[in-house]
Amino acid sequence: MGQSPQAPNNTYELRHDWSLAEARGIHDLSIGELVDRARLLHRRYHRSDEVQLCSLLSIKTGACPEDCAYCPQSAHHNVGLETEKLMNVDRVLEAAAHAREAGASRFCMGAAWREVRDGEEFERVLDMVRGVRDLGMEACVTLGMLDEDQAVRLKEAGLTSYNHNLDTSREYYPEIISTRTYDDRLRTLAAVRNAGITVCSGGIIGMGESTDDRCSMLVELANLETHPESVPINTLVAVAGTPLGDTPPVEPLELVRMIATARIMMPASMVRLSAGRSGLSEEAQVLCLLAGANSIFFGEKLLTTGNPDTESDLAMMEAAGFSALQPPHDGTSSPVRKVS
Ligand code: SAM
Ligand code: DTB
Ligand code: SF4
Repeated sequence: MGQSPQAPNNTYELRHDWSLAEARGIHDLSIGELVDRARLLHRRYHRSDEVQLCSLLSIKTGACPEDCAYCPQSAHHNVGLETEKLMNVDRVLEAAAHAREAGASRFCMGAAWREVRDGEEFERVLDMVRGVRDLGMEACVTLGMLDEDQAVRLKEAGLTSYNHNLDTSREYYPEIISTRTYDDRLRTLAAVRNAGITVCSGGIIGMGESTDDRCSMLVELANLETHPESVPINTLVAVAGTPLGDTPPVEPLELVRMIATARIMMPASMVRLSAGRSGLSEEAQVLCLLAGANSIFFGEKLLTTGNPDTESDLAMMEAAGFSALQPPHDGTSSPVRKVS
């Protein structure tokens, strides 16, 4: 069907009333039409030649009590991963400084926790956040579930963004995770939002879900009262020993469709081409960046799995005419919206 993203008064207001049928109609457009529409909105809200480079660090690795079927860090799966307790602050800040030197403007720290617990370890994470902000970078953490008080403390420490993915549709979610619910996930996102931290929430494709599941996840995100400022689109990194270890890879054009649909439904958000780039050709990655993605994870490692090396990423960006987005100086999470 292909409904236009334009609001009835011909402006490009952000919408929060998407139906699954509309999302699916956009998703299933011809690739040319889909990319054209995504690009129009991309250019309207962002500098389409800029890509934000984000570096990831696993600050606490493995032995996670949750049973997420995709995740090598779950204690329920046997992947032979070396576990690591929460890192000390100095080591984390060293890695952040190194990432900044290499060109990253956002530093994301991930802990394999079910939830945040008050105490010395949380205090340490707060110190990490303060340290990353002092380096002039955006700071993002992903620590599992948290409550309102913990969100406020992270905000006070200067946290830019909290990553907590919906991962998939409400309907498919129980196929992937049994140890927490979709509503638990949404409650954490609300705590983050209420504390004034920007929200980073997206998901994974390639876990055996249907196209409707993918679109339904985008509807959940786009119909939140405020769109997540950051929407990571991951493709499954199939890790042997996880229940999804033998899942076949997604077709690159399916990823392009997902990114373009996210861009159209949440035009002002950063759409991040996240995990799974190692399995993509550079041409497919450039197509994702043309179809509305404006950020990549930068650095040889994601949390526990590999990512393209920094030299080849910089060469790819240069060849395609993209430059790295510089960190904003006012502490906000996203580049100033450019409407032209
Ligand atoms: N434990 C916290 C949580 O679940 O929110 C934070 C860390 S968790 C590793 C962050 C996100 O990484 C997950 O929500 C999932 O979307 C993504 N992820 C984990 N394993 C992945 C994989 N094998 N392939 C793609 N994305 C993955
Ligand atoms: C997100 O959406 N993707 C990142 C980040 N948020 C934390 C994590 C990807 C993890 C890929 C598997 C791994 O390296 O362990
Ligand atoms: Fe734990 Fe997060 Fe991995 Fe789930 S995705 S097993 S919560 S680290």
